[in-house]
Amino acid sequence: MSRLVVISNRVALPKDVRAGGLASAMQSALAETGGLWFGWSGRLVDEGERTLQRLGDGRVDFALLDLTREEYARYYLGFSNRTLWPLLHFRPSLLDYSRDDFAGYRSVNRLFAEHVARLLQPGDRVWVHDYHLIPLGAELRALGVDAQIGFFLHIPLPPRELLAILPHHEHVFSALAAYDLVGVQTSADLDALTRYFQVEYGATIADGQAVHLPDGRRFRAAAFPIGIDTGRVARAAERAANGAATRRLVTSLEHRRLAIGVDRLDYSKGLPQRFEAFGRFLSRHEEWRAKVSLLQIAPPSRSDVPEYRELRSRLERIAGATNGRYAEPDWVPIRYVNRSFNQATLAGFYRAADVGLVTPLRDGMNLVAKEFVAAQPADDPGVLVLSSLAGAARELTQAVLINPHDPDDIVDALREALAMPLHDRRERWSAMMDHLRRHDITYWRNTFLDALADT
Ligand code: ADQ
Repeated sequence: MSRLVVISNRVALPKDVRAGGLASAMQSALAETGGLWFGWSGRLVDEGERTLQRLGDGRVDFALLDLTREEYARYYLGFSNRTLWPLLHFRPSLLDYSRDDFAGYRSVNRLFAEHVARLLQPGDRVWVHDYHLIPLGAELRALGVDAQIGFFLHIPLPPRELLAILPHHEHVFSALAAYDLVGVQTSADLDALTRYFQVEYGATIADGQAVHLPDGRRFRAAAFPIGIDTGRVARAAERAANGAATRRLVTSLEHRRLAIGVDRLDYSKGLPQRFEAFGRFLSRHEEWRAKVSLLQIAPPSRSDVPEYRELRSRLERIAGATNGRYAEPDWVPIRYVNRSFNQATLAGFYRAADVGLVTPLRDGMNLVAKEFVAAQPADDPGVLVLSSLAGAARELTQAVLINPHDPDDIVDALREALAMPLHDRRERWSAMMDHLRRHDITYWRNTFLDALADT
């Protein structure tokens, strides 16, 4: 089988404790076929001190490239996370564009391409990941690379009218035509993609998937909803149920009920709305005061971006105000924890919770929703409350679906979830779990790579 070359902004090394579903899927794909994972080393260096670090165990190689501070500021903090991230999450008012950032984004993509091109061997298949690296395929083609190259976008793709807000958007999104296969999370993202190419370039679409441009370029586009390692999460949750961390959590609840949220601290995740709704729930349903807590785990991310720092202070204010208003000497409504936990510990926490609150304003998929379901015990499963604006809502239709912009919707859903009879909970959970077992992370990776091989 031909070698697989994976390229993403960051790589997950085998001993990386942050490694989630995607990391393990990539590691096992690379281990099966032999492979190379290329990405930023996470190190910032001065110009002239850049190194390409090579690590590996013979079967899987890692190539880690340093960036300069200037490149990090323009490519990563600037264009990737202050321009593309808000725009692709339907938040154009947060978009901050600068030509210098765009130039930095393009030059880091060119830099990646130059290093990757030197490492490629005949017959390699290349899989590029996410919005940081949209132009990478076109840069590789410009260097004469004719390998099969696939691209997967992990975050949403909004309609053409929003994409067209981006200055010089054609230089960014037309680069997708350089790939053999472009994968997105949902059919809505796929519709947005094909419509963009139709309207902007007069492309024709065959079979809903084959995009033909008038200049002769063609590529295939399809939806590949990402899954989780369902069996592994379920086993980890079962084991963790008797572990020290879960037992401490359960003991501290003193038989009270628990709702849980687990998210990177990001404005796309709807955290202020969730906190506000929890406060409104306690205000409206006095009978639940001192009977249920919200455990929100939210490790800070992208703290160098001002919008993320502002979000953090806002959440501290809301949590403080809600706790000040409703707390009792022996009970706190919102337990707000700003740190990471390993996947096994999280699985135990999910299992201990009665309700999973997943309320993003927009999300490509949302793996937490899937992990929460996979971690539940079959005989007494908790209830997932899920934003209809997350990609996961298209698959997990038995969740209690809400619109995160309507706090009353979250209030009603919480009440429904906390009161849901066992029979209903089991029925909903079985249907979702069945889906997650069949469409796990291995299924996702194989369907993408099979489709790439067919292009
Ligand atoms: P994210 O925006 O990071 O991913 P999500 O899909 O929820 O969002 O994945 C987060 C992952 O990090 C989960 O596996 C979760 O368990 C883990 N995690 C979150 N908080 C944690 C904590 N405190 N400690 C440890 N682990 C934590 C992007 C897109 C999503 C898409 C994924 C995959 O934004 O829409 O689902 O990629 O394609």
